Amino acid sequence: MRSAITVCLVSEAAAGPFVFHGDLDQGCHQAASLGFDGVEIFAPGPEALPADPVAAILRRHGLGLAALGSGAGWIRHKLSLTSADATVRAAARRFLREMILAGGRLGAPVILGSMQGRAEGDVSREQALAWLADAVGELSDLAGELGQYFLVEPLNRYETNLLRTVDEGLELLAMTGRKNARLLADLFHMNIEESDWADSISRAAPLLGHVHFADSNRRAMGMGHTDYKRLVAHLHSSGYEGYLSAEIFPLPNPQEAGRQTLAAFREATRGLPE
Ligand code: LER
Ligand code: MN
Repeated sequence: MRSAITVCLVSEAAAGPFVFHGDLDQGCHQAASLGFDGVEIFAPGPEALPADPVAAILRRHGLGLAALGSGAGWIRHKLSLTSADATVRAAARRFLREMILAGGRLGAPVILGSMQGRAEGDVSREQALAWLADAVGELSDLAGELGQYFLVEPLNRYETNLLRTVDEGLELLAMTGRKNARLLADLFHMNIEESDWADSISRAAPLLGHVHFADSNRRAMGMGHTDYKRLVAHLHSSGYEGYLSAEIFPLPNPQEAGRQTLAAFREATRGLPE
């Protein structure tokens, strides 16, 4: 497993659960100084991810690109794959297609989180899930052509009423009938929604593509009540080999949140059996 930390370039998400904010080069400098393997970028859109300059920054700091968040499509442009308005749904797909193309050029997967939207008004849950499965199918085909997975993230009940649990995420992936969609397990959302995280991770394991590494209170691992050593050992024994990416609040400050995340990551991964 590899460690990653979030860098947010979206001013509207300045109070969001991201460690470094504002400037990619500066965020990468801090991530690399702390000793992280990679960064996850929460970008305003594909135009903010020109391949050569971004790749040069990552190279200069010796960092991998763990994933690209797409939530700005919702926060900034109010785009949702399940909007009642067909033009908004089409614009949401276009935004995600462009993000996936940007990710393909940088060798990173794209996350679908808040752009899944919610079932409300005239849009039934059944209808929303059908639209979502259709879009995830098409977008994961594109990701697959670029050698990537498309990451689908269940969120907690206060953020969506569509995909809230690992099982709802797995059902959606099954509905698409595609191979290139994977589940993102955000440990903060799971702490709210799952009955038993170990069982849920075991069920998710065959399709697990990414992990948001947050403690129960969305602070750095070790600052809440998660038994992170057991959790990381369980991820490892379930066969997960990807990133543990800190999508957390920068508390008490970004440096300390990053330092604590990496201390927990190292403590939990040290001595794991091969
Ligand atoms: C939002 O709560 C979240 O977890 C993000 O990763 C989704 O955009
Ligand atoms: Mn998340």
